[in-house]
Amino acid sequence: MSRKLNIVISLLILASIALTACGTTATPGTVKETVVVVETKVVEGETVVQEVVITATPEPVSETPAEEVSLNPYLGSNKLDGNGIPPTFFDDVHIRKAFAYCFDWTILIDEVYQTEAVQSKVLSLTGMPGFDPEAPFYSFDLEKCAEEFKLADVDKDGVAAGEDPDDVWEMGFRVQMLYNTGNTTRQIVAEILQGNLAEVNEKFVVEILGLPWPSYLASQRAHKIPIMTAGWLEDIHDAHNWYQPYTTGTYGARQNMPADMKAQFKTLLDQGVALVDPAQRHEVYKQFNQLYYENVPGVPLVLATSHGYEQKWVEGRINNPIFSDTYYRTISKTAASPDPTTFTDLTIGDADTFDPALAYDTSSGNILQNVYETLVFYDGEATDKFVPQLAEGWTVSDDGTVWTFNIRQGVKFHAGGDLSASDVAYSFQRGILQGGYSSPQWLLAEPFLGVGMDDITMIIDEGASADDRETLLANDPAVLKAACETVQSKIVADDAAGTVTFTLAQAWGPFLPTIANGWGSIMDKEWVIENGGWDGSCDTWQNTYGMTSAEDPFSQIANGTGAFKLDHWTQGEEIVLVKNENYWGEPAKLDRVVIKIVPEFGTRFAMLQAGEADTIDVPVEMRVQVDPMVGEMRVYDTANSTYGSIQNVCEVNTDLLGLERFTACDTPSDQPLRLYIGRPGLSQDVILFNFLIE
Ligand SMILES: [Ca+2]
Ligand SMILES: [Ca+2]
Repeated sequence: MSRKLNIVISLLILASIALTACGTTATPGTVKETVVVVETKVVEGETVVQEVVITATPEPVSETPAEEVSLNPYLGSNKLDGNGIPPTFFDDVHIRKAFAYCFDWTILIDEVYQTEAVQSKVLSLTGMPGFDPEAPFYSFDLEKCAEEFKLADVDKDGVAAGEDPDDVWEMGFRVQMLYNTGNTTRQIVAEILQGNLAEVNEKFVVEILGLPWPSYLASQRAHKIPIMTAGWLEDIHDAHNWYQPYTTGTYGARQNMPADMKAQFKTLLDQGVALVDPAQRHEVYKQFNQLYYENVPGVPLVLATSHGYEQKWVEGRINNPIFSDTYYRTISKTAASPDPTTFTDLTIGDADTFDPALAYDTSSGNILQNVYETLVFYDGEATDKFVPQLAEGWTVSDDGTVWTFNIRQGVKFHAGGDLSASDVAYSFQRGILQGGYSSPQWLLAEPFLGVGMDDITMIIDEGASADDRETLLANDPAVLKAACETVQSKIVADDAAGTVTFTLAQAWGPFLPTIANGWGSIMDKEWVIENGGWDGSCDTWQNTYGMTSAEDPFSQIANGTGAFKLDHWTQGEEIVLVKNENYWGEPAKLDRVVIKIVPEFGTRFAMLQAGEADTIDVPVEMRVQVDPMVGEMRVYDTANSTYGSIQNVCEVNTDLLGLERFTACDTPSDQPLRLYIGRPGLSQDVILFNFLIE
């Protein structure tokens, strides 16, 4: 299972952007809203110093010192003696239900999100297959919380705790809930449970402990955290991208989900992802959600809504939350701006790498989607509609397994090379072969290699060499070559016909969304080879497997076909893009885009006030400072799935929260900003229980 953890790291980095770092919450994408802070990136293989603060007092030294060493500090005595919990505490479904009923969503929504969020009832987002507004969900109910504790049988003697003097209701418990320091969301989630559990029974004690990120991560990797809050920012807008990680994928491993429960989820996941018809998928995923509700491996928390700003002189921005930040091609600025041809975006998080096969954070993704291009791209604001980009069109076989794309002719890369079908095939082959769990390649590996085959090493040694190039190189060269040939056989270019044919392992409902993001970017094969990349041969691919951003020759250079070219990247300071004058499609309106890394909010705010920034990151708690500058707003209309037309705002009352803060009127305002408010985001947090705490 440990090989899965690297996915977790990358996803956490992604998720932290949207969810929780620095105590902010953000809806990713589009309207610049809050934070982009990449929490300390811990690369697999580095030593992580664990600084666990042991506040529990272990039992007196026994005859068997080995047992004492294995005590988990977060479980107190590690026993059901009123001073701890046994490692199997959460394998009792009534305990999990009790915790769910003891959670109060309203406090979280009010305190962390300042009312701009709604309770999530299932793992997926609203409107996705499996989302059923009539389905049962947990809500705050202290009586039911007590009832469930009394039904539990933590000492497993067959007598429910309500009737059992040495079970949890009479004995009580003590457990620690952890958060990574600065993560206000996780801290408040723990405080809510702490207060409500104590109210249900004064013998129920939750201690809250903040740990530095590396220590928190180490404890999580070691499966030691009894109960955790884990976030997800979707990679693609598809139900599979939600249901899979929380059960069989990333988090299922972390919470030691029992094999039989995991198998039930997996059966439904495998059925669901192979279906192309949304109605059929809906039925399968409804069963999935019912199973999740009954077993309560986790409790979905809330969905935040957007609250982002831009200067009123900005025009033409496409507000699609699946975008990695902003798509600049359509943006222009009116003459009211002091600099109408340069767009300045102030952010917090620097990029990691410009290699499309490796980049897996939104700051890097932001550059990729403007510099590189994919076969298909999003249609305007919709997260689930696609239009041709570097493909001119495509066909799919009746059984859904063979996709043929016609590659656009006459397209040039920034460095001058011509786009060919071979470039397309090479780019996908290179990505899958480069693999590694720090990368997004698991998204591409599964459709081609099969469900669960989420890294190229899975078809070589069942993943034994995952993220470990040395171990990979020790495999039989014939086996390595065969794996590469398998990939090449599934992705075939015909340069004369101008087509690329993909043969999938099975039908894959979300295939178009899977290739529409940064990891589906097309590179110029000849340029990659000239710059020290894989030469395209099945004898050499293993030398670039599991690339890290530090060693990757394509981390700091870029050569795409997009409407912008990379001008320069000064790490930690700025990334500058310039207009591609030879763009094949409708060219960019801006000459230049400057993305500046400005960690300090006061500096970002001052530049916004001075008109030197077109958009900035604003943490939730700082909205109160920025809102008075709002002169017009666009309110999201959920019925039509789009932002409404521009309304003037003539009064902002910061004593109120959410939309109520703004009064619409007919008179234009002198205030400089436009507010986008109310669009549901693409991320959420879930409370997860650890079934067998290690
Ligand atoms: Ca009992
Ligand atoms: Ca080429």
